[in-house]
Amino acid sequence: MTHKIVAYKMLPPDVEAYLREHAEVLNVDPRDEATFIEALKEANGAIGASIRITPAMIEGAKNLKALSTISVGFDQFDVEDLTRRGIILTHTPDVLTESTADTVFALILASARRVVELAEWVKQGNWNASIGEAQFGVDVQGKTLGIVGLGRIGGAVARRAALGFRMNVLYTNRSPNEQAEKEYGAKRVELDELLAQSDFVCLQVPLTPETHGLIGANELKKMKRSAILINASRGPTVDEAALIEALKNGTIRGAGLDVFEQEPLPADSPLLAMNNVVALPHIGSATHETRHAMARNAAENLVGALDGTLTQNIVNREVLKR
Ligand code: 8YV
Repeated sequence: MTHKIVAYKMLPPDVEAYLREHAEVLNVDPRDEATFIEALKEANGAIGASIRITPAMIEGAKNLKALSTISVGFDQFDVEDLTRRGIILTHTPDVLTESTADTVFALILASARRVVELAEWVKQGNWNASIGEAQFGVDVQGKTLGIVGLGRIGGAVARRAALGFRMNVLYTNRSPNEQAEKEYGAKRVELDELLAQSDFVCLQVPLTPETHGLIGANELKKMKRSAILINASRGPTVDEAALIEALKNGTIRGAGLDVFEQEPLPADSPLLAMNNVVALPHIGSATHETRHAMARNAAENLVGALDGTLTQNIVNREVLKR
């Protein structure tokens, strides 16, 4: 029997063609929630990203066997509920690691050297004489980078920092990362020590109940006044109101942010009025090459999950044991 798949995000033409070789594909705009829920009722699988899929939305989806998210993060799903229902959830780690680490480094450099602020300053016609201290930034090379969560992306950030910029790398993680310790000299410490020692604090954790609000007013106070916070993980890992206060009061020097509590970031967010903030529109993995690789990876994951041949990229392996 041919599989029925709902695609709730635009896919590159070759990826869509690949799916059509293996399944009947129905393209649905998930903003039309009623149509999306109806389509899921008939589907064996679904592929897409960027919207929350709640238990209520799949309540009537009795034939649904697999969901494939075109992302590494899976905080848009209730994984326990999917496992109870016997639905496999797949994601796309690995293919986006390097471009996301590049985004993190872009934020580090842009924040430290005030790249965005000063480029704007030039465009506004302010460069009328040699620049002076008012335009100076701070060094990146040789400084201490604290990585909160040293998984795949954190590891790729650590490599850039240690080998490219000769930075000292501190990290927190549930378990030691031996490769990062050996190859990049990374040192595992408690969060409090990381916050106190680091010139750049970089969040690389997934969003879970444990990491929600991980960095709040207390943690920001523990950072150096000269430190910069970098977040390209998920907005809610940081208490945004507390961050805004800390940036206003000079509790920390600045922030480089690719993610926010609410996305798109509301136009009236105080963050947008601050010179010491670099705000990006969640571009972590957003290159042509990487987004294509993610879509391809997600399509292969879905077909493999429906055929029963998939062995990797499965979030809830427990389903397979049932
Ligand atoms: C995008 C991401 O949000 O992979 C992730 O977890 O945050 C991003 O790559 C998006 O889901 C890509 O479609």
